[in-house]
Amino acid sequence: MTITITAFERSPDGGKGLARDTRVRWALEEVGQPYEVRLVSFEDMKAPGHLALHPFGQIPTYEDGSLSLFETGSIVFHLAEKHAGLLPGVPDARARAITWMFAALNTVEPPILELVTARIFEADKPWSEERLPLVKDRVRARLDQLSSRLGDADWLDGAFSAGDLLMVSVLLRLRPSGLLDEYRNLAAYVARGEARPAYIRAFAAQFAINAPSPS
Ligand SMILES: N[C@@H](CCC(=O)N[C@@H](CS)C(=O)NCC(=O)O)C(=O)O
Repeated sequence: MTITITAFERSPDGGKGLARDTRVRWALEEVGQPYEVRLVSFEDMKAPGHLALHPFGQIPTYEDGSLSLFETGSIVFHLAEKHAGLLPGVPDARARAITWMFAALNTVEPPILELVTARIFEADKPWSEERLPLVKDRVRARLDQLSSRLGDADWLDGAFSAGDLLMVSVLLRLRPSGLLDEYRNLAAYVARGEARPAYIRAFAAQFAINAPSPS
């Protein structure tokens, strides 16, 4: 059975790997599962065929035989449960790694998304300049805490896990803002994630689709 995921026909980030199909590609590469990609336009995403797979009309989706999933946390968790390599076998360590998956998506990603929205979609609003520092400080509050917890460790809890995969993916979205570079250990943590062969393959695959064509 072939695994098929969906991705933007043309990602708004022009191949920086920030669209969420990259984290699913990364998980698939980590667990050694081949996959195919169905590219969708913004129009396709809101059409009934795609809405049947994803009720919110977004990417990525995941199909494997009769199973179809949406939400990157759920897809990465499914892959980590089904294949070795992304979650520890020892029950307590496994539960802690899953906790980091939730922390990445529920606690760290929301203020980062707020910053992305403020920088990109609200930049032309008259109140944008006044609000931006507040939004940045909310991100910093989370990064301060994450940075203290990580300390000098390579990964959040022992060996690399799906928790790290999602946390690195979430932190990567901060790079254009410059905030990540304020935290030496978090910048190094993200760089360690990006250096993993599975991430390199995932990044290259999405880049091949989204890189700006030479004019
Ligand atoms: N919580 C969802 C978010 C999915 C999401 O926001 N996808 C974006 C691309 S990264 C999208 O499809 N945006 C287009 C839209 O919402 O219309 C997940 O983690 O899968």
